[in-house]
Formats: sequence, C-alpha cells, structure tokens
Amino acid sequence: MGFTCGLVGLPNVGKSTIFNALCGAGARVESYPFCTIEANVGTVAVPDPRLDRLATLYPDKKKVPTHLEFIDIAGLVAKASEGEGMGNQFLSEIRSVDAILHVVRCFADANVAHVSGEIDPVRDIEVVETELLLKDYETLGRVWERLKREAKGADRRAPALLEAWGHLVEKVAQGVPIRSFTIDRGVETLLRETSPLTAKPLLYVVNVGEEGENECSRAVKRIADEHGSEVIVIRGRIEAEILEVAASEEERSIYLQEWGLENTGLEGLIHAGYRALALITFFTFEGPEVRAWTVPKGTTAPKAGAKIHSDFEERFVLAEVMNLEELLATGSEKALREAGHVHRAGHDYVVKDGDVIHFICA
Ligand SMILES: Nc1nc2c(ncn2[C@@H]2O[C@H](COP(=O)(O)OP(=O)(O)OP(=O)(O)O)[C@@H](O)[C@H]2O)c(=O)[nH]1
Ligand SMILES: [Mg+2]
Repeated sequence: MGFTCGLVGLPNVGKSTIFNALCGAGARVESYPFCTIEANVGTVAVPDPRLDRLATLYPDKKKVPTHLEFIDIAGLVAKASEGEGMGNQFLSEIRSVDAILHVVRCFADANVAHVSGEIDPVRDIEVVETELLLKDYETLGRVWERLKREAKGADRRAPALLEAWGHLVEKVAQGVPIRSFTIDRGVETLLRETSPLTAKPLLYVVNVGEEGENECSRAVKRIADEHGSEVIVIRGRIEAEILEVAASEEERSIYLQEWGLENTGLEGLIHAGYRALALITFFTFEGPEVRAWTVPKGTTAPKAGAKIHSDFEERFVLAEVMNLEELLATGSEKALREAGHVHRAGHDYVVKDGDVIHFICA
C-alpha cells in the first residue's frame, strides 16, 4: 500500500513543473493551459538521514528507502464539477489520492497565461475549493436521497443516520470542507465509503517563481492558517531545472546553495505530507536489505509486518523492537541485546516512529 499525493490546481500554475521538481520525471510543461491531459504518475524515494545512519551498521546490506507517490492531475477550472475544461475526469483522479497538494500560482510571468488574467491567490484558491465542494455536495446529496428512501423502510437505525447525514450535507452546502469539522461517529463508515474530496488532508504548495517569497505567498499563508493547513513554498522552475541538470546529489546541493535554498521543496513537502497524513517510519534489516517503511500512526506490529510480506500478519509470533538512537549509540544489535534493550513485543504493540523491528513469524 503506497501513499499518493495528488497535485491539484488551476491550469498553468506549475503543477507539472513541480511534479518534475519532485520526481525528476520530465513531464510535459507548456505555457498554455490544459497541457496535461492524462495524469502523470511518479514515485520518489523519501530521503531520511536515519536510514543512512542505520545503514552504517550494516555496510554489506543494500539501503532501500520508503516511497511516496505523486500524481500530476490536469488543471481544473470554474464549473469543472459540471464538466467544464477537463471536467469530471480530474475529479475521479482526485478521488483516488490520499492527500491533496493544492498548487497555487504566485509567480508573475507575462509569457505564461493565467486562466483568469491575473495573479490572485485568494480568488484562485476559492475557485478550486468551490469545485471540490460542489462535487461533494452532488455525491453526498445522492447518498442522502437513498437514505431518505431507506428511512421509510423497516431499518430502525435509518432515521438517525439520515439526520446526521443531513447535517453533513448542510455544512458542505454552506461551503465548509469536510476535513474541517468533527464527523458524527454514526456516519463515519458511510462517509469513508463515499470518499468525498474535501475530507482528504490538504497542503498548499505555493509556486513562487524565481524571486522567492512575496506578498502573494504571504496571502496564501494567511488562508492556510485560517484553514489549519500547512504551506510549502517551492520555486518550481528553478528546482525542476536543478534536478534536471545536476548529475549527482552533491551537485544538486551546490546549486541549491547558490540559489540560497537550504532544502529542496521535496523534503519540505514530504515532512508536511507525513504530518498531514499522520504517517510514521519504521526500519528493518531483514536479509540483504536495510530498509525504511511507511505506516499510519497507530499501526500494530502484525499489520506493520504485513507491509514486508503479506503473510507476516497471519504468521506473526512476536516482534523484537529496538530504538534506532539506542541501537546507533551502542553500535550493534548484539551489544543492545546484551544490555537488555531489545524489547519483545506482541500482537497489540503499536509501532512507533523510529522503531527498528525484527519480525519473528511462525
Ligand atoms: N517564471 C516561471 N514560470 C514557471 C514557474 N513554474 C512554472 N512555470 C511556467 O508556467 C507554465 C505552466 O507550467 P506547467 O507546469 O505546465 O503548469 P500546469 O499547472 O501543469 O498546467 P496544466 O497542465 O495546463 O494544468 C510553463 O511555461 C512553465 O515553464 C516558475 O517558477 N517561474
Ligand atoms: Mg500540467
């Protein structure tokens, strides 16, 4: 199971450029709107210095990072939920992602047309979010009609569900994204099955162009604060170009320094994405590999084992759990074991960020 982040936004805001900056994928970028029609999909290794440090204890093993998937989706415009522009196609693509990266244009460039004529992040964000809300209103409304029919039948739980669902539809009709309010427990399962777009975690990705932060990106930050979302600032074109021309990691960091950038946007995005999706990383050193894995917070040891091999969950006997920092401090698994710091964890053990786990299966 991978985690997928979808790049969503108006046409010509730099979604494909940022996708290339993240994935080095060479997706087509043009100065005219609707350049992207079929979604581009790319997978990136998650840089994690902890994996590099762990790998120093196992010099003969191959280092395998964990991965995130990005989808570069076609641009959407006002009335997309009614089929305008690329229409409904993009909506089904957004439905399949785990998190939305809402790309907002904050670079001025006379050579790059803006679908509404000028840069205005407040209006642009509203256009995109309104389309997602309209689509949710339609989807939830259809379920509501069905619940109304069912409430007339013999199912005694139906009226309570109908009422709670009605509140939900009302909120969406008022323009409140589903992620921003507390969901009645009675509708949780049905809501998950319906997979509404505005329930997905959302991060704003601000494409600031060559000059860096500006009044426009600060305006996006204010909106994000109001919504309780995070903002990642990316100089899209520069980062995409650096990734394209740099022949090695070293060269890449030299170029980044020249532009006064500490990290690539990718690193900021990954960290924010992990926070938004409540993901954690654990490590293994099974067989010939030292490896990082991603699971949602709250995952138990047998479920974590299933990431490695599908039958590990069934065959799970126990997990030997080490703390990565303790393991590095003692210098070897053997020393840690002798110090009595390898913990034996059972079926109920909840995996923590930074655990190093050895699974023992039947
Ligand atoms: N000056 C400048 N131009 C940029 C920047 N990022 C993207 N562009 C340009 O903006 C235009 C549109 O970029 P794309 O990445 O194709 O935009 P998109 O959002 O994928 O567009 P659609 O696929 O049509 O929805 C291209 O000409 C890019 O070179 C930037 O940081 N600065
Ligand atoms: Mg594109």
